[in-house]
Amino acid sequence: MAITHDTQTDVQDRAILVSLVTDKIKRTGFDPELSLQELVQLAETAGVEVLDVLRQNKETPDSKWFIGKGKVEELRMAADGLGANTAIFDQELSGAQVRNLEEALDLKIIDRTQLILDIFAGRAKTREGIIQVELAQLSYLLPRLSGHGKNLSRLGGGIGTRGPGESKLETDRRHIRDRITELKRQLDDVVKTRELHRERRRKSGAVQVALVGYTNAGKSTLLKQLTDADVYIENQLFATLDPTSRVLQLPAGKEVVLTDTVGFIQNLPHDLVASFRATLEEVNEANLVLHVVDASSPMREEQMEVVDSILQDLGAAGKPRVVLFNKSDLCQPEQLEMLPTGQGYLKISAFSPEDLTRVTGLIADELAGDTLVFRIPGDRGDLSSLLYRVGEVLETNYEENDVLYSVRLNKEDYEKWGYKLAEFVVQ
Ligand SMILES: Nc1nc2c(ncn2[C@@H]2O[C@H](COP(=O)(O)OP(=O)(O)OP(=O)(O)O)[C@@H](O)[C@H]2O)c(=O)[nH]1
Ligand SMILES: [Mg+2]
Repeated sequence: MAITHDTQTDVQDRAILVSLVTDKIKRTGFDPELSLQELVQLAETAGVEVLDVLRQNKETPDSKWFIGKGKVEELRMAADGLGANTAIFDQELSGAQVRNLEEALDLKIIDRTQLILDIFAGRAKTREGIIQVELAQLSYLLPRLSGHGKNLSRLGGGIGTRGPGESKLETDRRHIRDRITELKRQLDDVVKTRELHRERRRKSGAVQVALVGYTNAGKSTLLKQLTDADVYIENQLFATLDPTSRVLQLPAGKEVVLTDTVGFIQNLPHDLVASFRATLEEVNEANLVLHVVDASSPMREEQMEVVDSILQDLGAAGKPRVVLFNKSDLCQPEQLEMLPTGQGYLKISAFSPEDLTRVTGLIADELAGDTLVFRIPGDRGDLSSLLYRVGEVLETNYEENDVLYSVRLNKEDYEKWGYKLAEFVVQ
């Protein structure tokens, strides 16, 4: 895998992390300091030794040097002094910037996206995961490719390790494009197979519940605790890459399929989201989404926003959703008090058996839905039969020309059919 390719020759990546804060980032982004903290975690997850961090403020990025020539000099001195061999930037760099920096500094230059791609490459286990990561890596690489060899040898992926000249470069570009086409074709097959599986599950009437959330929130831990699944759990970012599903038994004996998914992160490279769409489609199939939040994180709110916006991009924003504020055992009492409460929110620790019981109870309640009473005019047989089709009619009473139905209706069905029924709700 890319960033650790040096480990083959026993050279440890020793890095200085660099963050450029521009006016735009200040206005729109994640808090740059918190983002930098996250970059440290990402680097450590990738097995990099972090020596120092360097910050720069500028109105806009320097097109040639990104952080500006003066700061590059500062970085060079720091790297010399500390014996660094790598610089990792918290923002995405252009191909030209990477080359300029590499030449001026004689350091390996990595940006946030590449670091994430490297971690993913090391994690991918299934055929689907491996295809998706390679596709994302090549899509990232292609526009950055030009007459310099280091990038290529760094990313590997079977595309040659020599420093290409310009004519070699064209051949490389063509190879990469061909490979991208081939990978997309393979991914299509995977998507089709997944669709077949989903179709089968849908036909079998299995109810699906998806665990989603920011990386390291505790999704896999919950899956394991709830279903005894043997899944990989680590205090690292992106421990899970491939979705795992397990049957979960609810209190009343009903069974649902619980699926763990890849964690989200801020500035998730667009290519990566696109490549992982096949995997994330699982979320769209879910009858209920459990949004797992690390309640103890200082970045809790920002992380929740990131998850919301990715769910929106996936077209899953309208799904019935509950928020599980996890790791409550690590929270200060005042931190817990600040969390929203009420329907659809639960504060839990994945390690507390009582809390796990509350989680299964909540899932059962959410799936069962609420009992509503509808007053349907006697001549609206269409609506009466709709109620019987989508809900569980518990009671019927007749009043003059109307029929009063008590119906248990889950949220998803109510959202789907509510537009027809809303005006007839009595209570
Ligand atoms: N103290 C505490 N730690 C927890 C809790 N839930 C999970 N953890 C820890 O948090 C870390 C991350 O847990 P994972 O289950 O791997 O998180 P994840 O959401 O699956 O992460 P990714 O797969 O990286 O997206 C592990 O070290 C867990 O032991 C909790 O309720 N309390
Ligand atoms: Mg996980």
